[in-house]
Amino acid sequence: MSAPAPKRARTRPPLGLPPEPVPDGFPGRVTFIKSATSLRDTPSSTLPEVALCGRSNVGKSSIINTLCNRRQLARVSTTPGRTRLINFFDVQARVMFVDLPGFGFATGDQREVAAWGETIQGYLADRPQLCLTLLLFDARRGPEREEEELLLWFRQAGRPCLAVMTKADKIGRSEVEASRKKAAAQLALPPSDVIAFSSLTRLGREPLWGAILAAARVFSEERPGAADELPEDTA
Ligand SMILES: Nc1nc2c(ncn2[C@@H]2O[C@H](COP(=O)(O)OP(=O)(O)OP(=O)(O)O)[C@@H](O)[C@H]2O)c(=O)[nH]1
Ligand SMILES: [Mg+2]
Repeated sequence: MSAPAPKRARTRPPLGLPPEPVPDGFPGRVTFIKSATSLRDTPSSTLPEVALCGRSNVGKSSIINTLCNRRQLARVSTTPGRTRLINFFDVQARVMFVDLPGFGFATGDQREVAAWGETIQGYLADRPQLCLTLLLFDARRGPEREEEELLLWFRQAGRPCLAVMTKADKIGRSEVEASRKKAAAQLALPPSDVIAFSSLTRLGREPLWGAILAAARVFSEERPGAADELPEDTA
């Protein structure tokens, strides 16, 4: 997973925000905006963006569907590594979910790995409206070297990050808390910045929404002029 160093660093806004209350029935309207094939192709929007990133098959699309109460909003894979595009979803005009291509699909092909790294790092460096990154890892394997490296990219780009332990239903109930805390220690994150999640049981849906909405609110309050920073071709 080697790729060029991030282009520029930003100050990392603190997480640890109190969770935002999640309105009943939220979200109502959710719209698939587009699949971008490259960074040049990303949609013009000033909504705060929440990017999901992680290994192929870790459950990125399933989380979007679960958070949005939809079955097939984001396509769930039967073959790992199918999402190679950057998919954008407008969630009730409050946040934009950005489903980034998973890593791992291109193992063995160094050019593909490098292209993937450039896409992710370019997005992290140049997206003014990116307010939160979600680093997903599978509860059964815990974070590994690739997740640690990805988190380093987020940190170097000054992007706040929450880690999400997916498929928590696949480990024993009594193991969930211990695994979450162990992962937090490994990633050097406060335990509250690691959320256990299951798309099957919907465990973690409420706290994850609370954290996402808090990050989006703070971003909108602190950076009302974020839209002005958009490059001309995407504004
Ligand atoms: N048991 C269980 N299975 C899950 C969960 N989340 C996802 N899956 C399954 O894991 C597989 C991959 O899920 P996706 O949501 O497509 O994963 P992805 O990260 O979007 O995959 P790519 O787009 O291919 O990188 C599917 O078979 C899902 O049904 C979960 O919380 N629990
Ligand atoms: Mg997917």
